[in-house]
Amino acid sequence: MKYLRKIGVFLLIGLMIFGMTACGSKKGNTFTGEAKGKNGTIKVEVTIDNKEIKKIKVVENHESEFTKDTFKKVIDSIIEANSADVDTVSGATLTSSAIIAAVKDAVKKSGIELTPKKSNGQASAKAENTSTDVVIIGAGGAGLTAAIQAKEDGAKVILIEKNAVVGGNTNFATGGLNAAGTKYQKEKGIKDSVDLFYKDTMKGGKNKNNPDLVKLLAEKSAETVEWLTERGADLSDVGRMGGASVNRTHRPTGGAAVGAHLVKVLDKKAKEVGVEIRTETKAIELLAEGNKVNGVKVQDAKGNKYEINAKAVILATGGFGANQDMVVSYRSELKGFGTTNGPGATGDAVKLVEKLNVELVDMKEIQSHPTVVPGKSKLITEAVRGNGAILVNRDGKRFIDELQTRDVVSKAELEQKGKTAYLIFDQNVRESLSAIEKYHKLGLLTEAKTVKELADKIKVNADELEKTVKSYNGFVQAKKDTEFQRSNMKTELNKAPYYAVEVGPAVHHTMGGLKINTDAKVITKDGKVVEGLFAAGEVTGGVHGANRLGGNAVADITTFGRIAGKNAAGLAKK
Ligand code: MEZ
Repeated sequence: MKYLRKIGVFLLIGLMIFGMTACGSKKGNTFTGEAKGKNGTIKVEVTIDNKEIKKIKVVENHESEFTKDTFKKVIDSIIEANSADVDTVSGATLTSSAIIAAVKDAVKKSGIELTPKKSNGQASAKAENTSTDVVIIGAGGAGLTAAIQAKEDGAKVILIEKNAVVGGNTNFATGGLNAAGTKYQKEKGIKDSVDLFYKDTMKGGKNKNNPDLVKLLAEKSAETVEWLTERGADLSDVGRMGGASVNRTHRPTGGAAVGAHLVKVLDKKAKEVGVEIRTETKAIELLAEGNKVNGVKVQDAKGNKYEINAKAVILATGGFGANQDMVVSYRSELKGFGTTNGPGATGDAVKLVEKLNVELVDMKEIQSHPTVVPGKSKLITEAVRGNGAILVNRDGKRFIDELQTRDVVSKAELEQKGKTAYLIFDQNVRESLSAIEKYHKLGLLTEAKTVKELADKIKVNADELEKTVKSYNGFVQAKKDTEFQRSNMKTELNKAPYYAVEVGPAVHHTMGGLKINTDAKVITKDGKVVEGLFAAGEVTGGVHGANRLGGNAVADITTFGRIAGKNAAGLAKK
């Protein structure tokens, strides 16, 4: 009897193993498929019943948090069409192509032939002329902030976004938000002031900045941190970026990336307060009578064009860092440079305001970020240097104060052999900044038990690198860098393992853009206000002058986003 039961168990296990092997990636009527996404494998389980896709479950993915909506959109449209021959999602092409490919893989493995459903061919229900108080173009950090502020101030708001997902470039912001005189600085004993923030920003921008805009940014920055915190943001950790005299870069607990966090918080809040968000809706023309803007003509994903008439329009379309042609037209030496920007940063506003005689300022001022992984366009946040990392060249030697402004560090890198450098840090730095975990997961870091082993792995002179780390640790102990006068050295690099990542400059921020005044109103070439038109964020010029300081973009978009939202709502109420 005992024997029989044992044989039965073996038979059952055998059958299960046979079943698993024979079916490969099949579980009942569910089939597994995979494809390579932006950050690694995307694996899906597709349930097919009666030749119809019933369910698609994503069982593995390494994509950024902000692509969550992309997954839903693609899966919904595949199920609706009963076919994986659907369009990719604008603004998330790589991720959506990979989801589509993974579903195709699963369907192929199933051997089932699906019968695609016919589209009902109807135009979107919203593709008709409409009107509102305030229409905002661009749902990145500036647009979302402006929309919430305008709605909270009593305006009816439509926020349009050309991509399928909101967040724009803010999704990629990592380092943090600069603000002076916040409660978080006070709690940590950091002495800062509006004046010091103003001076650092003007100096960083080579005094090319518009002083009134910078003054306002500095004055309102602590209030912006409060405003965001009240709406659910965590900005309690404070670190340092290049060009800052004190720690004033606010970011989530543990040093997590600021941008994805803020987009999540702002998107949720915008929906909660009743902002109407229309994604895959591109502005194609500003509607105006003479010098007065009164709406926008848009085009939806299906190609339908319609008008949104409004009492005020806010441009929050971002910069042009992802538009190589435009970048090169202003700065030919940047031809071939990579970019840290999302694909949506194409400078659309410049065309939109063409007929309004708007003044463009500082268009040639284009910033390269010095720590971007060559060929991969992956930004390694400046906060890694702020938390203690050093930069070395191929001889294993430091060559610059790592916390100099971005223009200075980028230029110094280009003067080194191979025109790149290595960011070197230890386990202390890794543990101090949770943003580093993402780089580790993406396989960007070279890791070693000793400095010598690290040098061998990255093929830099080991004796020199050991000497460099030893002398840098001496500077940390002495609180004085006699070689490059680095003023902020957070930690000795002495806790294994040690890490390295090759970095070089890539286009990061376009400082130039539409001229605005301190009310975020757009200004013409002859110094007049364009009635009904506001702008906020990277679409504008003047706040950052010739060079933006790290942490000042997120401060800019949220502070001027609030100002634009408030003033647009005020105008709409008149
Ligand atoms: O403001 C920025 O651009 C920033 C802080 C970028 C970064 O290095 O994380």
